Amino acid sequence: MGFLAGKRILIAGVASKVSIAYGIAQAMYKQRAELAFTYQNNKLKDRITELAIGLDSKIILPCNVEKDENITDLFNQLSQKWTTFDGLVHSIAFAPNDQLNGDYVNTVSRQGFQIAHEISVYSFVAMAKACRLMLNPNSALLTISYLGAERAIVNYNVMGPAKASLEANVRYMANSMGPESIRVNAISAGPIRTLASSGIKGFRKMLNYCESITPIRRSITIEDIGNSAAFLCSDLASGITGEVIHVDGGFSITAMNELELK
Ligand code: NAD
Ligand code: 0WE
Repeated sequence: MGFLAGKRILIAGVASKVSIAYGIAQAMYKQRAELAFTYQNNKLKDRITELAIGLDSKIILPCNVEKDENITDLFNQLSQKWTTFDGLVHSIAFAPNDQLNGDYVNTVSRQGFQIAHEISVYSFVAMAKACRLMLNPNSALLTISYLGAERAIVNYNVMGPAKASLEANVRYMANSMGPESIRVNAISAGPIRTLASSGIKGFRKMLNYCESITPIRRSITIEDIGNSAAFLCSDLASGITGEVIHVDGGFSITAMNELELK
């Protein structure tokens, strides 16, 4: 245990104790990483502060990724505590709620498309750009994607193109930052009940369906994602960059499992 000992990692995207980012933070803490956190807005400040303190972190900074100044302020403030650090976890996505229900072509709008891409995709490279000079050699950046990047999934709609762009972003960032020994990867996570997913129409039904046909016959947990994330951000993954690792119990490698042909 302790394969992240000596690593300082900034985590963006904790909203609650069921957030994927919180599962990642817990797994990284277990591996002895030193952690810092960002929160989206003041409504979340007290809750995130409490969760951070539970993981021995005293660095809790605001950052709404819609605003360039918020991103530059974040790293200015962080640099007062950490002059350099070793990793960034980006676990942030957003599309206006009306975009995530109904026929894609009828539902998509210019503004919905733009917001989804700005918050869910641009923010990852924007953060990397702003902290590039603070990153030590052998640093790792990580973001969270979903199968909707590769397949058309009912109701996921504009988030599908956004996740496809996020995955391409990972490859371009990996190619750009590789020469300075910075790796960039994504985890494509299976569905998990979080704040971002529990409001989705039919989400329970989707989870039951996945549980019944996924090779490992259960839902993925934030611990599953956390452990894979800790590995990817550690030197154990020193040869992996520009990659999208599926942590989905094997769901995406099957087809026609639901037919149960006997
Ligand atoms: P969550 O609601 O716990 O986390 C989403 C986070 O995005 C929140 O912390 C929220 O504060 C943050 N966020 C949204 N807009 C922001 C902004 N303008 N500025 C700063 N932060 C902002 O939900 P989650 O399921 O843990 O989502 C985390 C990531 O995992 C997302 O990228 C999501 O697409 C991805 N993902 C989720 C699932 C799932 O089923 N839950 C599956 C695959 C991928
Ligand atoms: O990426 C996601 C969800 C991201 C998300 C969630 C919300 C809900 C609240 C982005 N924007 C918003 N906007 C809101 O107003 N997931 C992978 C979880 C998810 O969302 C789905 C899914 C799955 C899985 C939507 C439709 C179908 C499946």
